Amino acid sequence: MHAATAYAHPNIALVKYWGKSNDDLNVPATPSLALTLGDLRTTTRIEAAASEVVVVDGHQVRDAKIERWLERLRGAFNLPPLRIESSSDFPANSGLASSASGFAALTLAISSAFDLDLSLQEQCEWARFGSGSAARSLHGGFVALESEGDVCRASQILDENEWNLAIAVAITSDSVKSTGSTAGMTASRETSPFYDGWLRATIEAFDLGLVAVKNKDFDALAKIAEASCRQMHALMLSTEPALIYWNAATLNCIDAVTRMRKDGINVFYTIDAGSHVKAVCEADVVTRVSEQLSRVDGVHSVIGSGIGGPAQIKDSSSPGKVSDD
Ligand code: 2P0
Repeated sequence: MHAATAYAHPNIALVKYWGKSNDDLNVPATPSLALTLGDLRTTTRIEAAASEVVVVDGHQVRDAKIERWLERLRGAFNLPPLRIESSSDFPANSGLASSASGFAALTLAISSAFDLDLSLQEQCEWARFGSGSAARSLHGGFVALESEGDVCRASQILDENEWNLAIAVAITSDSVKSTGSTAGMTASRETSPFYDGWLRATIEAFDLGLVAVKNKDFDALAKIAEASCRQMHALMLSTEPALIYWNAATLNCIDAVTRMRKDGINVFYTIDAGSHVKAVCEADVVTRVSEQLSRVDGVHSVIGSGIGGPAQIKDSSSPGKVSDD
């Protein structure tokens, strides 16, 4: 065993995942399609310890999701107690996919620290047990996640250099989301009258989204992604009790992005389980899109990002250097 540090980027879904077919194995009920946010990252360091300690963003925590995940991992591998230190350079638990980058970095760091010799596909499966969207953060660029029975496969559709898009993230709140994704998904499946329609629409949208990404067809992807976002939030609104993640600034940003597109700027919006708005655009207009979003009523700040690469091991022998493998 040796100490190991890994980092991973969060990802945002263009065709969304909301609902599981198997809660215990954390299997998504539908395929999803995402892109990786290269300028945001979670970094996680692993070392053996006398007793288990988990530190997230400088605070020692007891996290039931991480504990359950470690218990499952210990069913397959003989691991000592661990000290896990994880930090993100963006707000956690607010719909910016910190659990995706978190479990991706954690899986990679443990795999490296204990020489578990996991293939990328096996890493994706372990990350997915922690958080469905985490399987997508081990790859870079545009990533699909599909399941067959209880087994999932994450695959890269385009790498981070193949389509020069960028993302402006409008931060519209500084509070933590009211209902976590796992509980919210279960509630939607159990209470929304629209759940079956959502599954059907998402399976269709995934096939169309794959074609749009492969063809780098911005207009087609804009329509598919905005529709998937609105359909997911319609499902959330129809859940009992209602899952309302948007605030007034979220709606103001949707309006601003819609007006920009009418004015000929290639940009579309997507929103996850939180109030922040991600505006996906062609890279050469990201400064303009960010400036316009920063002037929208209720927007606190805007974070710009390019498309990111895969999760990586940080070479501990020279801090800051990233190994090539
Ligand atoms: C997504 N989200 O596709 C969707 C859109 C949020 C909204 O995947 O229960 O943290 O741990 O598998 O991966 C967030 O859910 O949920 C998510 P679990 P996860 O990105």
